[in-house]
Amino acid sequence: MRIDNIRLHDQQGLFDIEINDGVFSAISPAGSLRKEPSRKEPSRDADVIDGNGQLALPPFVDPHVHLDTALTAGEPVWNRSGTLFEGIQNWSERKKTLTRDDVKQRASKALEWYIAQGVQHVRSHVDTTDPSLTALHGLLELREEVKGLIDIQLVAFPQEGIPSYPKGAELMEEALKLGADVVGGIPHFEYTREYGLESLKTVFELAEKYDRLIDIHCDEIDDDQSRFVETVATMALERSMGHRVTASHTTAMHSYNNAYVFKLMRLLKHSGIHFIANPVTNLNLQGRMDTYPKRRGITRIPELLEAGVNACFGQDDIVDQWFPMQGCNMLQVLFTGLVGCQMTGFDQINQGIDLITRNSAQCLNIQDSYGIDIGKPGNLILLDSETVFDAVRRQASVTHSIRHGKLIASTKPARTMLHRENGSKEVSLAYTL
Ligand code: 17E
Ligand code: FE2
Repeated sequence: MRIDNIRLHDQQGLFDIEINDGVFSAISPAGSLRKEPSRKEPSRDADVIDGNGQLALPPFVDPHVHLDTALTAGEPVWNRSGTLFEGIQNWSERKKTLTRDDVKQRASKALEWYIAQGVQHVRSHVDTTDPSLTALHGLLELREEVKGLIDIQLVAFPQEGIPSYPKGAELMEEALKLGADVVGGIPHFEYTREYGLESLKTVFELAEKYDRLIDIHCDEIDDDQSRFVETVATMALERSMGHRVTASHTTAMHSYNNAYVFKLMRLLKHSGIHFIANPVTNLNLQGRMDTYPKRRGITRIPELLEAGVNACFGQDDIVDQWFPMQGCNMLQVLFTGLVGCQMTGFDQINQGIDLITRNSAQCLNIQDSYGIDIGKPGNLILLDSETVFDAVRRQASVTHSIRHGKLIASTKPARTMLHRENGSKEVSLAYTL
């Protein structure tokens, strides 16, 4: 397959890209591949896509979502307090009615929304605090069924705790034996601080025993005394496995005092662990016990990036107890995150695209097979925009999603006409600085 006349992020000019046997085989200035007489022309028209000057990016990544809870908002009741904790309570009621088909049907719809909008890599937490592990069984089946279209990592996630839940550790281990890729945790939700520390020991032991990655829901609370992230980072550092460990949410870091954060940053840098913020969800959940001023619910993303720590954005929720309105649009997540973190300098917006692409791929440990580079899997998306800045500004649609050299999704961008007495004209919403 060949994709002609595309733009690349932070590079001048137009390019043609060739994918052979599912792998990028050439990236050259526009026209040059077409002129080379020795090069075999693609045999069918369908094998050439005219990129029309659109921006090409590697596929979007969602490094943090809960597919098992997707599309359950309001079941059995709406989250009236808007807190994390009421969400967990309501979900624990809904969880009792789960069947494999119920989970698979809801998650399949969410996956279609991802694929339609250029996401090809997802890490989903799956609640293991269920003696039958119904959601996990369903998502393990689905992971296989959709692997031609989207890669899914599954996290064994103990929503109601490890020591705080009957047989919590055994259920986690069972989930890993069944095929979960990542070990999860939720230390701030355990009954005591001691249980929180014990849960982290269990997480690291399981990850070492089964050779898995780690991604912990960590300090997702407005309590400035919730400091499990320092333990996660230290355990990762002492085992030299920081690049395999992620701390998700870490919203308490928003409330830590600056002197403590100053000390903490040194450790975080040394440890090499990754961070995922879920800006839409945590702007919604955090600060709910505040009056005014209300705290923002996002961890210190610009400061982490400044310190050289890898960080990225996830969606977290698709129409569920914790946020009722998202729909797998990673540019919407990025836009919200940049606003919520006050990252609105030109460079922050322009480089912000890394927060839903490259940085997330690194967090998922898939960086060796990710990116538009010769020899890597031929996966890319085209956007209805010429630049990253403009794509982020108006959340441009993904017009094409290509995976291993095959078109797997296409979208016709909206066309808008203005009508006047003297005639009609098309209006473009694009703006290129
Ligand atoms: N569970 C949790 O502990 N935290 C969240 N943000 C979600 C589920 C969505
Ligand atoms: Fe989460």
